[in-house]
Amino acid sequence: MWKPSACILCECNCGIEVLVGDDGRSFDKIRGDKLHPASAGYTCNKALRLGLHQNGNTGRITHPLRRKEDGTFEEIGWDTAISEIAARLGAIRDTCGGETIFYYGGGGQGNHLGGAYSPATLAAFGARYRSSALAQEKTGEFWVSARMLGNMTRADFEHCEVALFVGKNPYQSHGFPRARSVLKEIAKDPARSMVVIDPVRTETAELADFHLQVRPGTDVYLLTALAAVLVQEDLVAADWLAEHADGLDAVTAVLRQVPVSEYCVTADVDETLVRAVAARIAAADSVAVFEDLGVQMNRDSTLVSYVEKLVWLLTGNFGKRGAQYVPSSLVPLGRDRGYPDGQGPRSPVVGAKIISGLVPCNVIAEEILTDHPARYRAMLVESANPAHSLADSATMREALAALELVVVIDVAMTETARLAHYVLPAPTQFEKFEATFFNFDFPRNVFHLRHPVVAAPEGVLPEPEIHARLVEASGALTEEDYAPLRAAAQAGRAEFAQAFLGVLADPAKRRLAPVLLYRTLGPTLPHDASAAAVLWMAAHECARKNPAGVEKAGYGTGLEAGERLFEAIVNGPHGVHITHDDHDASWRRLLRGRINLDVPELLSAVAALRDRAVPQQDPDWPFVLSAGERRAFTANTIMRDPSWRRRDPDGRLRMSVTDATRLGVTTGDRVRLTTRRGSAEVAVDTTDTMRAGHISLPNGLGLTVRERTGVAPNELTAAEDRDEWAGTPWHKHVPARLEPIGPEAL
Ligand SMILES: Nc1nc2c(c(=O)[nH]1)N[C@H]1C(S)=C(S)[C@@H](COP(=O)(O)OP(=O)(O)OC[C@H]3O[C@@H](n4cnc5c(=O)[nH]c(N)nc54)[C@H](O)[C@@H]3O)O[C@H]1N2
Ligand SMILES: Nc1nc2c(c(=O)[nH]1)N[C@H]1C(S)=C(S)[C@@H](COP(=O)(O)OP(=O)(O)OC[C@H]3O[C@@H](n4cnc5c(=O)[nH]c(N)nc54)[C@H](O)[C@@H]3O)O[C@H]1N2
Ligand code: SF4
Ligand SMILES: [Mo]
Repeated sequence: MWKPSACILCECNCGIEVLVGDDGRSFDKIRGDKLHPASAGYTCNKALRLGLHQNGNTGRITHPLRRKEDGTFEEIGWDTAISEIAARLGAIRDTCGGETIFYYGGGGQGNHLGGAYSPATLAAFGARYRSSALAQEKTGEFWVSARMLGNMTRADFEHCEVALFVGKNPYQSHGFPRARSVLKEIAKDPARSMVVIDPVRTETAELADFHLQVRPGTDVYLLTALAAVLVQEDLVAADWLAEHADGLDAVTAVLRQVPVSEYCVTADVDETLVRAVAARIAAADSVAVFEDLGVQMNRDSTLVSYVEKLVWLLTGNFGKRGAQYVPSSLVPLGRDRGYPDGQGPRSPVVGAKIISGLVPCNVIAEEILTDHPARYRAMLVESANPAHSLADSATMREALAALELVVVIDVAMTETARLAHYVLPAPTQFEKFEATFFNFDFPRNVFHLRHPVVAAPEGVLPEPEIHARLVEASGALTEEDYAPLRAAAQAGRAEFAQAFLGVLADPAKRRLAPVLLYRTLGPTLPHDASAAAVLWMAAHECARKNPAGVEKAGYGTGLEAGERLFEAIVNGPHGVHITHDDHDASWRRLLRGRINLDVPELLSAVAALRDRAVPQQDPDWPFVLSAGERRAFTANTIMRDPSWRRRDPDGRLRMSVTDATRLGVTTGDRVRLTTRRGSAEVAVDTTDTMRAGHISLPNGLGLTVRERTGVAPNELTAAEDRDEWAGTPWHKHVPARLEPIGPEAL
């Protein structure tokens, strides 16, 4: 039988249909789901072999595990696991304070429902600090967006006249629905243009009209030059800015002084090309822009985010078709309060800026490996693999070993799980109700609550159940809390809503709300969808905050609208539209309905670029390594079965033909790759798509299932290589050197 679900390998979560075999387990066929409201039948090559995530050689775990003295694991029952973990967390809270219990993760590319229950567990044990992968990619941009707009933005590539990709390769990494089709449509339409800023001639750059093949790590110069040309050649949308934006004079004053030619030389991009791009952007009716890891995990990343936003704001590309917008959301992600630098929350040991509630990934080990009294003592890791995905794996392993308690909730025996005291096994995303919160479509936004397509093995528990049991074992919630809500839920939704509002009035109970909902409303939901209970509150919130959008999507008005929206989500296994906005909605979601161009600390940093020494290559480290590129067969560490990869099974190091010739190596030869932090042997792939001096390793390799496949990028990265504002890493800019390995060394 064909069953609807979604691909879980990137943030797009394309709708798929799975033909489950007669054994009730095997994925006989997978196809795109035409009924999915965002992907409409589209998938890329990666989805079609998802059966290997479900049934492959992945190191699946199906029993709670406890580490023994000798480092091996023993299977234990759930009751033992939950009571021991709760007792140990409770003891840490009582002796050192709950704020020394750290939470990491909460969802990968497609599974955020479980993480939505984690705030209850954190509250039950008094935990305060948390982080996730977003704090090594997006937090700089979140902070800049908060300062300039008061909200995050996305862009409408489907309808834009000009698409600009900055350190982003959507042909491989996607990031918006039906990416490959949309890119090809833009490429073949003579009235539309694509601009790519990337040191590599990527698959996306191949389709572009303008490829600015920037010198790695110098984007801040290139983008500043681009923004400066807009000002110096009077290409800015002056009337629009007068109506909608503050701070134009300050920005103009700085950009007028920019030595455009000099910066183009620094970035090693032809000045005429930069001027042509500025003119093309200024002439377009609409420009959509996506900046991603190529700049967000690189030098000056926060500054780049600022200047990148200036480029599209100065040209009036916000709040209209084909431009940037502020999406609606069922469950908001990543919103930051936008404190000026020097204000706002800080991490307890290092004092790093906490953005969107997240401690920068790059300081976590430092916050543990110290005798500072506020150091973290325990870590709860949910659906993440920090021992592999955070900078400097060796130090991360040391940090995890120094903790009094590490608990990992995962589906597989990951690199992190192997270092835990307890490992709690969850059903895969095809064995339970699951959803992504990465829904940013506009004007019609979507939500997809996936139903299970196959049965879970005995011995695993879905994350909401794990959180509920941990909260109950802490004593924070008991039957007494549940009874009145259960009775109300039996009486009806309106009665339940009223009773629940009463509970929310108590701040101590408010943070436990997800588990309260799961235990009381949950059992009354159709299809055994108790895990969806937390979405009930989210649906009502969505309808309350965006009544027009929810009404236009067909759910009516008032309290009823939230209820109808929730019903549609629970009963719509292919996904549903949740909101239908007009462009004014983007403006309404801005802080004061206006744009702020002048972020003083960042603007002065842009002005100061002139006086700063131009970055030079250290002769001891003649290469720049991009550690962790997205390729045809990479998917973070979600796909653990190495046989999934149809091409490039070991993840080769890409390098230019020029460099290869100089080193005397050719495709297939092995080299020793060394950075300040580590060293690895790897086979090379020579290509004419890369600049000399730039080399790249794929993301997500170096996993050990039975044996290790490929190079783990973070054995080579250093935690101190991070952005001065947001603490985000420089994974794409690791100084490196290479030595050929003669055949005798093999
Ligand atoms: N196939 C696949 N798709 C994925 C994922 C995956 O693992 N595999 N992961 C998902 C996730 S979690 C994310 S966050 C996204 C990330 O998606 P992307 O950001 O698109 O992915 P990357 O390949 O890491 O980096 C993008 C580009 O940055 C370029 N780059 C390197 N150095 C520089 C530089 O100095 N300047 C500029 N301008 N560019 C530079 C690289 O050449 C590369 O083409 O992908 C998502 N999609
Ligand atoms: N050097 C370098 N490092 C990087 C990057 C890079 O480009 N270069 N990219 C960074 C980026 S952008 C990201 S997003 C991170 C990603 O790194 P992480 O945030 O650590 O996440 P994933 O690798 O996506 O791993 C997700 C985990 O969830 C588990 N899982 C899958 N399904 C379920 C489920 O249903 N329940 C539970 N509990 N677990 C499940 C998987 O087994 C896996 O262990 O890596 C970052 N690290
Ligand atoms: S990897 Fe991403 S784009 Fe490809 S099918 Fe899966 S969700 Fe869609
Ligand atoms: Mo990511």
